[in-house]
Amino acid sequence: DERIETGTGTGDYNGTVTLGTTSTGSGYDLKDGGRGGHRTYDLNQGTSGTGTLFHDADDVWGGGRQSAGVDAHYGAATTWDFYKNVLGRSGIKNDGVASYSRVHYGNAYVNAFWSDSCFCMTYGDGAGNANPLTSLDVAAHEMSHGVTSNTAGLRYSGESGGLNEATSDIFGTSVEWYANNANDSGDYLIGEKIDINGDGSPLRYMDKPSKDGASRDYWSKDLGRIDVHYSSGPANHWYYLLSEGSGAKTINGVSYNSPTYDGKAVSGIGRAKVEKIWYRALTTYMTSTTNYAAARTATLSAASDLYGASSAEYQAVNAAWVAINVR
Ligand code: ASN
Ligand code: ZN
Ligand code: CA
Repeated sequence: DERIETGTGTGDYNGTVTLGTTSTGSGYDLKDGGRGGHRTYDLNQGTSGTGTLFHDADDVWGGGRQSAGVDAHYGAATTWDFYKNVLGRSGIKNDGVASYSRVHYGNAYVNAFWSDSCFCMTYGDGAGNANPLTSLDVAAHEMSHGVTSNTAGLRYSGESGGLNEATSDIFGTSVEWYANNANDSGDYLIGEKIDINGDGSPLRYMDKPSKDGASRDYWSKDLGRIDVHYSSGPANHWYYLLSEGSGAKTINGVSYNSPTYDGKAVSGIGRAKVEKIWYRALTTYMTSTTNYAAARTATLSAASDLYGASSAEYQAVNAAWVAINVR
């Protein structure tokens, strides 16, 4: 006899949060009573299967092996809520069905990933200076790979691969803002909590992607030949520019300075509209082979649907593409 419960948990990143759990008669499982019944498992350093479903005596979670589970479960729940409440999507396939999360993958594994074959998210513990890979923006990034896979299906190489990666950074960031969590306030950085570089710097920067030393700020004809985590740069930059505008700005204590290809200033229309435009483009107009030029027309079509072909939003979308050298 299972009952839907609401527990509390304290992981590594988000302070004390509420967690969807299920009472089993003897304790509680880390299985959400809503959100398609999302479950979170401890792989216990294994690399296959599901390991064991997290279980707890009093529904107060965290500490030891549970901390990564708390953050992964919270990340999946928050991402589910963002897609449902902001974009009207019910789960990765829009069918109300949950994926699941696995934490403590392998030994000192410094990555996280979405898998189409298990329809699940997996997180490593990190190594050396890197913390567990379970921060909110990373969790939302990985879960969004599931959404991309089940919508546009952007092929994970060439320019479409960069757009696939950017889609995960765009919604990873959108979810972080949506969560409004005091311990992980919204920013335009990716992975700023996991300290993957060991010097406090984030994995990626959306205002000026080249700050990571490898990502591109602008489209160029060789973009499709570099790693997808670097060819995502121009699209991440487009999202920042269209949300916040070019130039210098400090938001939630983080300083940004976003350049444009031709040095001409562009103004932002706010993240809320940009999320809706990218989502409609992804789910209505993009396909497995969409490149940067086609992403431009996809977002213009989406902006036209949402705000009209003669709207200020439509013009701003176009200006942001020009600002990353797509016209
Ligand atoms: N964390 C990486 C990503 O989501 C894993 C990978 O490269 N497949 O892109
Ligand atoms: Zn990714
Ligand atoms: Ca972030």
